[in-house]
This record gives sequence, C-alpha cells and structure tokens, in this order.
Amino acid sequence: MAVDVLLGLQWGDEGKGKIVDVLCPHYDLIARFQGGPNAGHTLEFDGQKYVLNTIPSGIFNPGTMNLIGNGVVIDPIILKRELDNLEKNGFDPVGLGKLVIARKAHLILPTHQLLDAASESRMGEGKIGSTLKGIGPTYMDKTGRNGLRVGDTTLPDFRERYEKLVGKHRSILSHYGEVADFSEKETAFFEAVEFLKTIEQVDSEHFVNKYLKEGKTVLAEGAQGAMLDVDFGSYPFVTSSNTTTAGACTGLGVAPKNIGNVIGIFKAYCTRVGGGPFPTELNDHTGEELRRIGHEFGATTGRPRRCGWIDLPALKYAIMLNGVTELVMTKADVLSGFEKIYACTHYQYNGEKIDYMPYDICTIKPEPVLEEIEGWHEDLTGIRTPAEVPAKLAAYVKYLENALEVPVKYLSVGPDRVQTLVMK
Ligand code: 2SA
Ligand code: GDP
Ligand code: MG
Repeated sequence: MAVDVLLGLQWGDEGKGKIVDVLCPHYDLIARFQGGPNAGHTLEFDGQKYVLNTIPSGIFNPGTMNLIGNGVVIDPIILKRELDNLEKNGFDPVGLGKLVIARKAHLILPTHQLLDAASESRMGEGKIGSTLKGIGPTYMDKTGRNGLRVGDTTLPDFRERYEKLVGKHRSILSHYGEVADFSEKETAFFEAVEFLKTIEQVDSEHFVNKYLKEGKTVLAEGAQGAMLDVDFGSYPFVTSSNTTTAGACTGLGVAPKNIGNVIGIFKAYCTRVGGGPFPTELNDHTGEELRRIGHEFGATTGRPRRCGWIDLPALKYAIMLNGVTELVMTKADVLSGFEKIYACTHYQYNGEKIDYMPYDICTIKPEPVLEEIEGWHEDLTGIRTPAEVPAKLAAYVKYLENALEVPVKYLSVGPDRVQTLVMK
C-alpha cells in the first residue's frame, strides 16, 4: 500500500479540512505531517461547524485512526483546548484511542510565541503576517537543534531542559528589548503537558509503515498551501515548513516510493492571508464581494483574507512540485452570480509575458494577464450530482482541466460534507 497525500495548491484555506472529512471513510489512518496550530481546518456536518488546528480531520469518523506526525509542531495548550471542545460536543478521541501523537514532534513553548510577536513587530511593512502562534521560532529551534520534543515530556529532567531553552529565549527577547512575562501561560503550559502525556505517543515512521505493511490505507493531511512552502513558496512570505508532498515523507517517516495518489485542492478563485505577493489580488469591490460571499476570514485568527482570481501559473507550479494526480475544486458556489470570472494565464513581468512563477515576486510584482470566462448564475449549494452542474461551470472545470492537465475529481459547492460532487 502507499500513502495518499492531500494538500493545498494555493496560499492555504482551500478547504482541506472539509475534503479530508469527506474522504476519510475510505482511509484507515489520517496523518497530519507539518505545520501546527497556525492551521485552521474547518469541517461542517449535521448543522455543526468545527475548526481543527492540530488534530487531523479524520477525527469524526468512527473507523479512522488519526496521527499527529513528527513534522507537526504542537502547542499543548491549544491541543488540550481542541480536545476539550471535542469532548464537549460528545467526541472523545483520546478516550476511544483514536488519536496518537509522534514523540518526535516538537513543542511550541510560550516563549516561542513571544519571539514570533517580537520578530513580527520589528519588521514594519515587511512583516510576514504570521499567525503569532510561535511556528517560525519553534521550527528554528528544531533545525537549530535546541528544540523540545513531545517525547521529552516524559523524561525526568524535562523541566531542566525547558528552563535551558527558555533561558536562551529570554536572552534573545532581551536583545529585542522585551521583558519576557509569561507566568500565566507557563502554568497553563505545564498543565497541558500533563494532559498531553495521556495521549499515546508513537514513532510515526514505524506507525505509518506498519499500516502500509498490513495493507491499510493512509491519507497524509497537509496544512497551509504549496505557495507557503518554506523552499518553494513566495519566500520570505511563507510558513516555516515544507507544505508540499516531500513534507509528507519527512513529516511522517515515509519513503518517497511509498507515496501514492496526490490530491491537490484549490479554490475556484484564490485567497491569501498575511503579507506577501499575490499577483491576482483584487483590491476593489469584486475582491470585497469574494470575501463577503466566501466568508473569507482566517479560521484561526479571524483576519480578513485577501481575495483574487485563480492563478494558473501558480497552480501549475504547485501541481508540478507536488506530483498532483487528481484535483478538487472548492467554493464553486461562491462564484455564482458573477457575470464574468477571470483566470490568470500568464504574467507580464519585467517587460516580458511569462507563464511561470519568477524568482523575485516580492520586489518586482508580476502583473496578471487575465482571460475572461462566462460566469454562471445558478445557486449550486443544493446540487449533488455532476448531471446538475450548470453548463458554464462545467465549461470552467473543463477549461481548468485542459490548462492544468490533471482531472478534477471532486467539486465542492458548499461548506457541508454533503455538498461535495464526485465528478469522475
Ligand atoms: P506562520 O504563523 O508563521 O505559519 O505564518 C507565516 C505565513 O503563513 C500563513 N499561514 C496561513 N495562511 C492561510 N491559512 C492559515 N491558517 C489559518 C486559517 C490562518 C488564520 O485557516 O485561516 O486564521 O489567519 C495559515 N497559517 C499560516 C500566514 O498568514 C503567514 O503569511
Ligand atoms: P483549510 O485550511 O484548507 O481546511 O480551509 P479553511 O477551513 O481555513 O477555510 C475554508 C473555508 O471554506 C471554511 O470556512 C470551509 O467551511 C469553507 N468551505 C469549504 N469548501 C467550501 C465550498 O465548497 N463552498 C463554500 N461556500 N465554503 C466552503
Ligand atoms: Mg485554514
């Protein structure tokens, strides 16, 4: 068996949580492989809405196991809050043994959040627009070989290791001229660490490979999106992990030869939250309409998302990087009623017309070359079969399939799990 991968092809928030929830009955294991509580994955069913930050989106399916992989960074306070919320709603994945966590996953400390905020506040116009969850500083400590891991919480000298790392953070903060005051957060952190210890810890590399050996099905769940990948995204306006398929290998301990289908998700238009280049951004009434109709606000921070038309050079790049084998298009319903919609086919860049994402999109802005497409007016939210898809939407899907050279297998027409059409 191979590990299928599901990930975002734009700047995040493509609807990954919803689609994992839809697909998880086909899988024995859902495994998150990167990112942390910067992610907000929204699921809706039976009139209820849930936002997951760290917990994999297979958690609501009784038959599916969920793994938080070694590539994820974990804030114990947020993870505890997520699990408490689930319990209040009648779900107890820990009690049911449906959630395991990699002991090699790194911990986000309260001081990582202070460092994130201190760094952002000094960047002025050039700030990344991070979620302030401490993601960057935690991955810095991981690659700098100073980090604390989930497995360390069970060691007798955990507190000393913690104090050592916090001491380092204090000196960086004092260099920034900041006084580190986090005593309340620290108490909550240690309480949450005790709770964390009640979740079964595993070696994700052995755990996932055992599933494969036993012929079981595994889906790796990505967070953020390809254009936020630390290597290939719009650097430095990116997150601090590999959001692409390669990240599933390192973030779970899976060999590249054991990657199967790669399911790439994109919105029928495009959004981005935080700073950085966004070639097709609409700073006008149309952009505001997309935000209003699509409820485009950060699932974790509530920040307004920037909105624009679909960007084909960026999508083609993401498809290449990830080895995408099938596509999912979400939020088609949001475009209903737009007389004309537009697709960016090329960029005008430095006096040239190009069809790829150039190296320096931060100082030289690529101007989008847009193709006009007839919109559709039908309300899509009640449709359930491909036969009901309006002709102009079907033409848009065909147009995208031709341009992207990958089939659109699912079409999402609303936030609820039932609002999902199997197209092939
Ligand atoms: P960070 O916090 O260090 O990872 O931020 C670095 C950049 O990555 C962006 N980023 C995201 N972009 C879209 N969605 C994300 N999750 C939340 C959501 C975001 C929210 O689901 O809506 O609620 O604001 C996410 N997480 C990180 C971030 O905006 C920075 O541009
Ligand atoms: P993720 O981070 O990729 O899981 O996406 P988010 O949850 O951050 O943002 C996607 C938002 O769009 C959520 O509010 C979803 O409930 C919603 N959503 C997902 N698919 C659709 C869709 O097809 N139509 C509409 N209108 N909303 C959708
Ligand atoms: Mg999100």
